[in-house]
Amino acid sequence: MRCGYVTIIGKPNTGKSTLLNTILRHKVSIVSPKPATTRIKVIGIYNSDEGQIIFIDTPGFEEGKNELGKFMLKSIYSSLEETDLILFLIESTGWKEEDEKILEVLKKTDNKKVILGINKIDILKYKEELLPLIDESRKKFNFLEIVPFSALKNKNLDSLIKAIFMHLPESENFYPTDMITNLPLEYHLAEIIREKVLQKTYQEVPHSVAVEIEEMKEGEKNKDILVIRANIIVERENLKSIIIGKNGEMIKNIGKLAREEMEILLGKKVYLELFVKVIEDWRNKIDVFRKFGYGNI
Ligand SMILES: Nc1nc2c(ncn2[C@@H]2O[C@H](COP(=O)(O)OP(=O)(O)OP(=O)(O)O)[C@@H](O)[C@H]2O)c(=O)[nH]1
Ligand SMILES: [Mg+2]
Repeated sequence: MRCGYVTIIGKPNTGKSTLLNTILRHKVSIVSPKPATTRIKVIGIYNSDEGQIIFIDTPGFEEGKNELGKFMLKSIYSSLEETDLILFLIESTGWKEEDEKILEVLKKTDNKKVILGINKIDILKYKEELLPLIDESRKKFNFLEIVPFSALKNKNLDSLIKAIFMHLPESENFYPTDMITNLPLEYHLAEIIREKVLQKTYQEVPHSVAVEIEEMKEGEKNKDILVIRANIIVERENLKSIIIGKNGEMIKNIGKLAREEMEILLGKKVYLELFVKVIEDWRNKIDVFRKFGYGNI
C-alpha cells in the first residue's frame, strides 16, 4: 500500500480545483472561470486498491496584493514544505510568465519531487502540439513525470493517478477510506455560497466577497430541515446593492442556487437565509478573514 500528500499548485485558473473534483467524483472545491477562486486549502482524499492519495488544492499562486493574498501565499509555501509530492499544473497552451515564476519558487524549495501536469488538452486542435511542449518542459526542470490530461473532460487522469502512486511512499492509509475531505462542513457550505456569488457577479465584485456561516441548526418544527443563516461580506457599501440586486433578485438567485447544491450535498431540505454585511477593507484585516477560515486552514 502507498499513501501520501500531493499538493496541487499552479497559477490561477489552471484547473486545480476542477482536477480535484473530477478525481474524487465529488465537488469538494469550488470552481469558476474567474481567476483566484480558491481561497482555502482544500483536502481531498482519493482511495483505491493501491492506497490513498491525499490531495491538497491550493489557491492560485500569485503575489499577495493585500493581507489576505499574503496569507494565501504563505499557506501555499507551508504545504510545499510538508507534502510528499508536488503536482504543478500548467495549461496546454504553453508556459507563461506566471508559470516560470512558480518554477523559480520550486527550484528554491527543498522538496524536489515534482510531477508536471499539463491540463486542458481538450482545447488543443492537434494533439501533436503536445510533443514540443513536453520537450520544452523537460528541459526546464527535472520533473519526475510529465502527464498531459484534461481535468474537465476526464481524459488521461488514470495515467496521472498511476504516476502519483509510483512516487508515493509505502505506507498504510492515513484517513478512513470513506472520508472524502476534512473540510469542516461550515466552510464547505460557505464556499458553495461564494461560488454562486462568483458565478453571478463581475469585475471587482467576486474578489471582494467573503461568506460566513452565522448559524446552522435543525428546524424547530421540522427536524428534517436544516436552517442555515449566512452573511455575504463585502468591503464597500456600493457592492452591497450589487449583491442584493434590483428588487432583491440577485441575492434571491444566489440563495436558490446555493440551497439546491446544499440539499444535494446534505441529502436533506435546507432553509437558507442570506444577509449582506459591509466590513470595510476586510481583506486587510487579519482577525476578520481568519474568522472566515481564510489563511489558517
Ligand atoms: N477546457 C477546459 N477547461 C478546464 C479544464 N479544467 C478546468 N477548466 C476550466 O478552467 C476554469 C478554472 O478552473 P478552476 O478549477 O477553478 O481553476 P483553479 O486552478 O482551481 O483556479 P484558482 O482557484 O483561481 O487558482 C474553469 O472555468 C474550468 O471549467 C480542462 O481540462 N479543459
Ligand atoms: Mg481553485
